Amino acid sequence: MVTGPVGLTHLGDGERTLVMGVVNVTPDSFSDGGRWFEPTAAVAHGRALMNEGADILDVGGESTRPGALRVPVEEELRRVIPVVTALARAGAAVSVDTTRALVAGRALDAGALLVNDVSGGLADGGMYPLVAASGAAYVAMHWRGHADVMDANDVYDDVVTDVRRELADRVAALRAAGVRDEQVVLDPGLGFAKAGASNWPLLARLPELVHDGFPVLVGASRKRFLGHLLAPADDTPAPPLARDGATHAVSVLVAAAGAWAVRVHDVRGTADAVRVATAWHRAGGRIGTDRTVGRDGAPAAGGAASD
Ligand code: PMM
Repeated sequence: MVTGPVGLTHLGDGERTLVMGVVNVTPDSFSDGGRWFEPTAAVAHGRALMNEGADILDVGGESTRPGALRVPVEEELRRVIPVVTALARAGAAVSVDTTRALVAGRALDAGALLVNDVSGGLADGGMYPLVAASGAAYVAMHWRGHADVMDANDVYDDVVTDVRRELADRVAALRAAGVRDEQVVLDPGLGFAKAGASNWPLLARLPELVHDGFPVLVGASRKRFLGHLLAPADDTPAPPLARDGATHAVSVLVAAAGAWAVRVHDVRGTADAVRVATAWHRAGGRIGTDRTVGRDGAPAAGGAASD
């Protein structure tokens, strides 16, 4: 049993890892840049992802591609709010991918249920008060700086220990701001201040993060470390659109390790992949953790019997 955050507990069957489909309303995202930049195209894309099995749609208007420059807030609002509004009206569970409290607040007013903040609240001091006041679900991702500097921050003693400690700092700050634990999802932030090799220990030791008791979201989809993994003999990274098979494999592994949700571009294949992990788990498969562990680290009531 992987308990979801407040407002989203109705999704899935409580056992399956959820699929968050990416709706980037940006001209320059590394993985699908520009394809859904016009609001009508983005809404159509979101609807298509719903039909393919997305449980949540993550709408973002600012690229976090390594080296990307910031988008003015007015432009981010212009991109995101019409798409959030239309998809929420269409019945989707919408998440807004933003580091700005103003954009998050407007998106919640427009029907979003979850704020996906890749900065974990570090980019905007107004974010935690907004989350506390709204009571909305909130993803705190591990982050060490905006896209223009993040690769230089890929320096760790032990990446898993360091990321867990820095996420624990975020949880302490969220609690101090009045945010309830039930609102919070944690994310190791693959690719953010993790240029290559640092991503693999986070995946291999994901059960440690799951055991901290919060729902865990993982965003590996089409990221650079998969491109490097799949590089042919001349070492040229595989292009983003050629990374979906590797992304599905990661989704199976993290689903088996107890992730609450995976954030992906290719929803159809991922929806299949997480169902494989659930069937495997029901048949007794285990990867290093017990998915019946609850938020406080204690076994969830009745969980073992339903396995
Ligand atoms: N990655 C990207 C954007 N938003 N949000 C969360 N919570 N976790 C991630 O790993 C994450 C994210 C970058 O990918 P994209 O440019 O393809 O959207």
